[in-house]
Amino acid sequence: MEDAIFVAPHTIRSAFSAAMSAMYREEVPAYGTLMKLVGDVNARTLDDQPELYASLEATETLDRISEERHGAIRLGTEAELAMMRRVFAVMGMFPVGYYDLSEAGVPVHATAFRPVDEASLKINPFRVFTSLLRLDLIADPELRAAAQEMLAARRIFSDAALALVEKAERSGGLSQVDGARFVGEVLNTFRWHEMASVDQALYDRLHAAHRLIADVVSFKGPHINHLTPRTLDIDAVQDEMPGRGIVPKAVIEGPPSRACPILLRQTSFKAIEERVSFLDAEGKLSSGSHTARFGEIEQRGIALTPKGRALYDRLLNEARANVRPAADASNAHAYSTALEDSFEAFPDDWDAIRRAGLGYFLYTVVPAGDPSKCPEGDIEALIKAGAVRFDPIVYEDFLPVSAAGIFQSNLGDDAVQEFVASPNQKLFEAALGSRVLSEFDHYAGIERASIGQCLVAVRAMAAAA
Ligand code: OOG
Ligand code: NI
Repeated sequence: MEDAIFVAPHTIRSAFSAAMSAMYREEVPAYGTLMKLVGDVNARTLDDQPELYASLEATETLDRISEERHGAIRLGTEAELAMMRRVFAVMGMFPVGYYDLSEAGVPVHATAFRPVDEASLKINPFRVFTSLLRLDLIADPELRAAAQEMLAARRIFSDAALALVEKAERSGGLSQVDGARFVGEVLNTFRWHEMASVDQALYDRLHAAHRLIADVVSFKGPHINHLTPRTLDIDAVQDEMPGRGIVPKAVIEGPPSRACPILLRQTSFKAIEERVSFLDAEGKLSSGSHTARFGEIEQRGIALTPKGRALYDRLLNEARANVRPAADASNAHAYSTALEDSFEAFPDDWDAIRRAGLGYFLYTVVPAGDPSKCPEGDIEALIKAGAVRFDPIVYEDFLPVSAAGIFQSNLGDDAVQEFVASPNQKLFEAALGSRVLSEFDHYAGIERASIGQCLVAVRAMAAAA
């Protein structure tokens, strides 16, 4: 019989994200510097804002506030993506959202593997933004075939990792000992390999086609390309990076700073140049460099409804049409002014956002409230009477324009390229071997359920009165 005492998937996920963090700090020392800066800024922000401290203390674990919230990998084949889905499932992470980046000049499409239910997110929200290279977007057929051949030959998971995934699927979980082995085996998949798996000539050709293609095809596995802790003050971290000797990307992606934060703001330090070695067909070693890996930070706000998201997209596009952020940061100030001006049109008050149907909220019964005077079934009246409160639901997903900006600034500033926009969620899901969850449906479901629960509770209170 199999060992029936399983560790929770979130326990494996926490161990995995901690192990990734330790490995990445070792591989990319600048990432350790960023983590230290984030920790310092978060501590200072909590000192300066007692109300923030109090509200976070009530709802979160403060000692984990500066931990990683996500990382990102880039895969080369459909089989790798399908297997990765099974690996992440062992850690309670499931594909949410479809992101087409071809439109933004990056030849990939993607999803995010993440915990979905509230309890699991709260324990550890670690997600992995996972892209699949679109070889169909390589124009040169000969180069495409060479890339395909390299990718088809590599094995990114160890036999032990595969066996443990099968065991978890077969038995419904992993024991503590197997869970620890699983983390160790899977961690190896995301390691950096200094030795390229292609020769220098092929690397150069792949690089010329697109730097991202070289990054995916030239190595033994999908090295983690960044990790992203949460910051409580992204503007401060952006400003203070140079003082710690790390170079920030030109601008913060996403919405401007606001009283009521929406969606997701993120920025990164620019990718470091790393030494790589190549072996040619005659066995001669040569060395070169590769620039792909960086560190990022994020700050999250409320999840927007399709209507709110459409408004966000329109205002962002307007700002970017006025000032296109330059890679050298020369117009960073003008860009942030344009962004702030444009977002004047987005209500910056929770109730206004709610009444306009722009964001998703969680409704809860106020314990001391008196629902008896309210007409049954009317949530608005209950809110007015102070019997029900609403709180923003945090956006747990990603933004394609922001992701493209993060990709782009870390691929080198000369890498902007045009591809024909070709979103293909069906193709992506066929490769993945499952559908991706729609983030909008998911948030709408949470909101709807919370309203339903309020009404049931209020009726029970009224009946008992
Ligand atoms: C992924 C970029 C997307 C984000 O935070 O939007 C991403 C990549 O560079 O591979 O991680
Ligand atoms: Ni990221």
